[in-house]
Amino acid sequence: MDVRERLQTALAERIVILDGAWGVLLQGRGLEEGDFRGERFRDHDRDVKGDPDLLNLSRPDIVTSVHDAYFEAGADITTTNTFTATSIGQADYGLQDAVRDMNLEGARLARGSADRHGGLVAGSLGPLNVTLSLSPKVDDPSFRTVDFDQVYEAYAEQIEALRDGGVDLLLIETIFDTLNAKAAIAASIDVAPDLPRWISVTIVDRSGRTLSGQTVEAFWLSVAHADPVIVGVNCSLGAREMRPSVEALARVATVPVASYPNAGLPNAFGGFDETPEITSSLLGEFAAAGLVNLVGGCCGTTPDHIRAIKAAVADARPRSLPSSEGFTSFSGLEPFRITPETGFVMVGERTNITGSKRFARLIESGDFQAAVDVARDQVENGANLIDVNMDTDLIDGAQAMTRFLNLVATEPEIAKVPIMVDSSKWDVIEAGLKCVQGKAVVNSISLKEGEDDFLAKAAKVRRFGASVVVMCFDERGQADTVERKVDIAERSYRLLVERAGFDPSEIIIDPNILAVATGIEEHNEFAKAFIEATREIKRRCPGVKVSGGVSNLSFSFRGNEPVRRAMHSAFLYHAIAAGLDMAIVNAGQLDVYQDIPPDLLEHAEDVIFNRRPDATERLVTFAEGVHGSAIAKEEDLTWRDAEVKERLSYALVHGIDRWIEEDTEEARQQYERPLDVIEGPLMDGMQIVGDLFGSGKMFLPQVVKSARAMKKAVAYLEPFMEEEKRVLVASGGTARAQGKVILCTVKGDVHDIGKNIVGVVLGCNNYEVIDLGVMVPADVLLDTALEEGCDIVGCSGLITPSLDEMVHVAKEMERRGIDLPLLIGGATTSRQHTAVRIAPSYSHPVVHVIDASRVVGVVSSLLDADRKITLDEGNRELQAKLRAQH
Ligand code: B12
Repeated sequence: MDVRERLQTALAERIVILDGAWGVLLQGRGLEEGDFRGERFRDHDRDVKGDPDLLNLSRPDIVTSVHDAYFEAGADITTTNTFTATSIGQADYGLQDAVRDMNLEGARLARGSADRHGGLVAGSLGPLNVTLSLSPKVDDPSFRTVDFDQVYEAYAEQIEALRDGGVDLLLIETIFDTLNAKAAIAASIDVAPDLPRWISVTIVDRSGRTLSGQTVEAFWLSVAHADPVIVGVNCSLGAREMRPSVEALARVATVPVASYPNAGLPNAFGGFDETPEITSSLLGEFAAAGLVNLVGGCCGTTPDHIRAIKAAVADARPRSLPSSEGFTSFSGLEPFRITPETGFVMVGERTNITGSKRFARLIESGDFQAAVDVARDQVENGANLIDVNMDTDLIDGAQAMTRFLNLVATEPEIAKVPIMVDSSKWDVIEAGLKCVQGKAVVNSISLKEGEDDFLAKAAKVRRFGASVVVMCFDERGQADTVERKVDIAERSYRLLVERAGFDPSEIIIDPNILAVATGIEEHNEFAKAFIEATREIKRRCPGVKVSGGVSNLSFSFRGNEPVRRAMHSAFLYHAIAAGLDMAIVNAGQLDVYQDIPPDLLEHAEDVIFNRRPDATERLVTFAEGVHGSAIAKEEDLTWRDAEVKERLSYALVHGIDRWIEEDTEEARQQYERPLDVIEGPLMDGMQIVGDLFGSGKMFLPQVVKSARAMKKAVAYLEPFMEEEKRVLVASGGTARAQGKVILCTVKGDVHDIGKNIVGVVLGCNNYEVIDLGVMVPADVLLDTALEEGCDIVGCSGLITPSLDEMVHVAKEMERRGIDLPLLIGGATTSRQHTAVRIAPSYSHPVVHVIDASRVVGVVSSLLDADRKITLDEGNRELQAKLRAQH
């Protein structure tokens, strides 16, 4: 059995044990400068006391005794004493030349001890004192002390020596910057392809992120290409604080999960006081909850900790591995998964020099900061990814790509989304991949230069863990017919899946959106061919995504924006129906499909589907007239004559906030209470927005505008709701806050309009509200709820993954012995799901609330001892019934 199999078998059978800290044990020996120097470095020109890795050469006896002590305490795996043994790490001591020997000896010492005890050796690759994602210069965020290649070289040297010294696996550990880790992963793939990899991240504080800003889920997506045997969390925090990160990883990682925390948080003197009993009992809880396959200790732990940890997990079953959901996923600082509910994915094209004159001007003139603002605008307006392209003859593309992406990396509001690195030049793509810590997308590779070139590039893409766009191009040129598009797509798909090791979900096919209505007859079928090819490619290449650059389509109508917009929206609508998953678009140039004037739509669709021989001519002629009239149409105010309800819907669908206050006021006068306006016409309008968005007739940037208009309407109504409260108080109602409700939108979800309304309604009814905002992790919610002495916890969620997150919140409330009622709300939640999945996880009341108008009734009942019992009984009865029906 080889090491990988041996390890995998052990990890499936029981919880495997790693060793503990080195620092405490070495420091305990009272070593002096002379011990560190030994004979070999007696005359070295710098102090070396405190360089633990040097002891592999100068005091091998001590190093061996630490390995032995951990094996004797029950460890299955020991780590080599090489945490800082890279040329970068050893530069401070001037010991770069000794790096190979330190690793070689370190590996041999561990090997010897492991062989005597029947254990395994993990070659330790620690973090560096330099980081690829952050700038040390306040005045120059694009500056980096080292580049990717230097980090790669440093790790490659270390890995080679560890391999030669006989380690069983490589442990890339204490990762605080995923990009550094990606360099180590690339080096390990090249230098020691046969050694299994274990990747371990460190989460620096309660934010649940790495130092370079990534969430645990985003981190996993960034390193999954390493095909690790184990992935885990270590260092920085004690087990108690680390638990949310381990839970997050355990939910997503399809491989065994490890946790080796510090012995608690450091004390005032930087030492660690947590006793073996405490650390082991916390890790025992991890094991009992099915979170881990491997445990051990980091800073401050000793053989006594390891002994206690082993005993604490002895009877627990290892975590069972979830199977991959198979969703296409990318990451920036945050994960982005394309699930069936995600809808159409927008890739922002404004940061593409070839597509945006403004961006080109900014880059060419060196105004990178303003160029970064373009990226920010894209993200703010709903782009799910940003496409970055620097292809122009006037600048050095690789340099510009590097500088721009380094700047973007330091802007969390932009860096949260994944990057599509776009270039026709391979060196520019590689330069880009060396700057992104997330799981990026390469745009693009093709069979233009033949299969060998295609596979070589594919292998490089995989080495960086990126997904790939394949252009339908081969040795014969660009595919223009359905048949050629589909054939090339299928050929590329097979090569990528069967030869290059890609998962189908990592492949994006671009069947080329080519210009139509050019006057050249052969071009007439282009749009139709794309749409048909899309349908066929989805059928023949299961699991792939299809994408395209939309602006090309209407190239012949440059200068005539109304026609271009109409063509794009109509084309997208049909292409999405045929299976198009994503597109590079200028979001601002899209119209809502059903708003395209019928005559223009007919002409555009005639061209798109090549429905008549004179389609092009007719559209060209028609376009001349449209030029002015469509612009005038923007000022078409006939919708203002409709009923107020329709006007509000229209304004929300079109994201027009100009009249929203006056219309909201008019509606308010028609309804009994201000809240009725929200629950009535405004919610109806948002429902239409949701339906149009769900069916591909409306796009994310437009939904963002709708959300802004909606928020403005709600803000307008707020003072009137306040006024209701004032009247209530004046008429003898109580002025004292009646209870404290904590609200949030759960982790992973950004929708907050509904939650905010609930907050306002509760506030106006004399409840104190603590609103934690959006994307709130369970531990933050529950810690705050307890600290603030809240009476009720309320969670909002509108996307499907939020449903699981709510189950997690409920489980956490149960585990932590909390007894507060839990309210569940938001468009995707339901009475059924709450009854079947959430309520069984928590023994106290879990109440689904359909809309804000019911929340006051529910909250007031829950805060009244008698009414609470009645509500709870009724609710439990209903939920039991719903479960039985299920
Ligand atoms: C506006 C909107 C957005 C805006 C949100 C802006 C913002 N700041 O909130 C933006 C553009 C950012 C957005 C993004 C996305 N969205 Co969106 N979005 C919507 C939309 C159109 C309206 C939501 C809304 O505000 N409704 C109005 C409010 C008032 O209703 P409500 O939230 O249900 O709240 C009421 C009740 O439910 C209740 N309530 C709500 N919360 C709580 C909490 C408690 C405690 C209680 C008691 C009650 C309660 O009271 C409220 C008032 O009565 C919906 C469609 C829809 N019909 O819901 C899609 C929708 C929710 N979005 C969707 C999707 C897919 C996305 C994206 C993934 C798209 C993408 N490709 O990126 C991203 C998600 C990003 C993320 N990680 O969260 C899908 C979700 C599908 C699914 N099942 O997963 C929907 C359903 C659209 C669709 N048909 O496909 N979206």
